[in-house]
Amino acid sequence: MSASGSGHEPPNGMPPLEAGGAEDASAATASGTPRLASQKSVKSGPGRVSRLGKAVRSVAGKGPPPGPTRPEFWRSPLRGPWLTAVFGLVLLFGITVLFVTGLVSYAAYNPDLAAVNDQTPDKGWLGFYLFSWPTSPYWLYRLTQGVHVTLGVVLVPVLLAKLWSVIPKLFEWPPIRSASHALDRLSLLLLVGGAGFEFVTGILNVQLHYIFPGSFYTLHFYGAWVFIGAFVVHVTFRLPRALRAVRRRLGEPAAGTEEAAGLVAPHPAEPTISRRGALAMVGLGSVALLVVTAGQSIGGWWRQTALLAPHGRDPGSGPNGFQINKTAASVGIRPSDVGPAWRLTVRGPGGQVDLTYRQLLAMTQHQAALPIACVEGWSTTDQQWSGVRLTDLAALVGLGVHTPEVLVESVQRGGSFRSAVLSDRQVRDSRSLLALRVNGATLSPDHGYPARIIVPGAPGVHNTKWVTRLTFGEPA
Ligand SMILES: Nc1nc2c(c(=O)[nH]1)N[C@H]1C(S)=C(S)[C@@H](COP(=O)(O)O)O[C@H]1N2
Ligand SMILES: [Mo]
Repeated sequence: MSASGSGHEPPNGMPPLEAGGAEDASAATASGTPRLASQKSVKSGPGRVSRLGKAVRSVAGKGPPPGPTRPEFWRSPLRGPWLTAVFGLVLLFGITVLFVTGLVSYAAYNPDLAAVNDQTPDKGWLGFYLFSWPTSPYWLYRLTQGVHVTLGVVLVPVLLAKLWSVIPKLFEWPPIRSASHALDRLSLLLLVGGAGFEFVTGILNVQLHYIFPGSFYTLHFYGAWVFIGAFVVHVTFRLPRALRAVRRRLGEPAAGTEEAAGLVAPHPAEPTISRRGALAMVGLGSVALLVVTAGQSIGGWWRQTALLAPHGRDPGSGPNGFQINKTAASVGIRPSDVGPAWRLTVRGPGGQVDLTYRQLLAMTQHQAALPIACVEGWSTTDQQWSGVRLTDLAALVGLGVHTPEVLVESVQRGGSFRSAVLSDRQVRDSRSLLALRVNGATLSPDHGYPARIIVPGAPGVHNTKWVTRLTFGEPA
């Protein structure tokens, strides 16, 4: 504080005594020395300047208005750089994993392969990292997307706790001190707004099954890039301070000091819980969310534990008794679309073949044990699929060893999931089937009867149901 050592020094964090300031000011003018000298003495005594300045400001009424802009308003003894840093470091790790698994999920759609695979065709250079999605390990997307969605849910208490821990800074006074301070606050707006937006759109999508018709991907994708930009700036500027704070452990700096970063309450209330207790509470909240969420990604018996997963639709029991994304009725599949008149049309450079359901069953049937893994984070355990290899179907239209990519189309008339393009490497995998049966039974109408695609490692959305046409080697 002041270097004057006058003995009038107010306690830490208290406003300076106005009487003292006034006294000093009158002393300076009453000393009889010319104005020049008085200016000089003001300049040379930094303590005087700040006390004078504060006095003038408070007399002029320019101090923080009563309420949350005053540091004394915030009473929690828990707030401080240590707690904020701990939450921040957990989020640094968690959000990095969320970002990477999110980028990976986009790559899994093979968006550069075809327009029908891409929900954000105007992404430009944001797709710089895209790669051809592999088919092994066959549970790849089940893992990456399960982690993405489960972690996103589990981090909610940590995010809320982190925001709570820094809330006094939202009311900082004056709201803007300088150009760089304004920039800093703008980046925080993008950071907090971006985090809120990503978490809310993600959770709504998981819980409510595409309430955004198709545009969820666009919102979540561009939102992620805006958010991550602000996140990188924030981490760059705050990480050193956060690391210092955790190294200092529980001994918090005094309120008002540089290291307190405006987080420590100058007049803390009596603690009702320790900092470690608060951490444990947030941790328990996350663990509770993990317990009621993770089961949907594991699938099978564990699904019953996923209380937070969208329920409502009971897939029933038996060979077809596993999770359904969209029922035949919900996407307008009519019985006549998939009745005796149904045909599979296979097209390629060598011509076209139309096959009945019986003819398909008469071809060599192959088995593959593969899960369905949806972008929403839920997965099934491995199901026993059987049907015709995609390479065998390509061979019918004159395509040999170098089978190209294929456009898959459903009898479904509308909706963004009615068609998809599978890459050549997906087509060539011997586990990639046009499945006719699952777990020893005919496909149920809701699982895609008469025929559906199943590909190892791919997102559920590429396992097109109610397939009626395969076009090999023609980019869509
Ligand atoms: N024609 C068509 N195929 C589709 C869909 C769709 O809406 N229409 N949904 C896809 C999605 S998003 C998933 S996760 C899987 C789910 O398959 P299931 O319902 O058999 O579990 O089917 C995929 N195939
Ligand atoms: Mo899905």
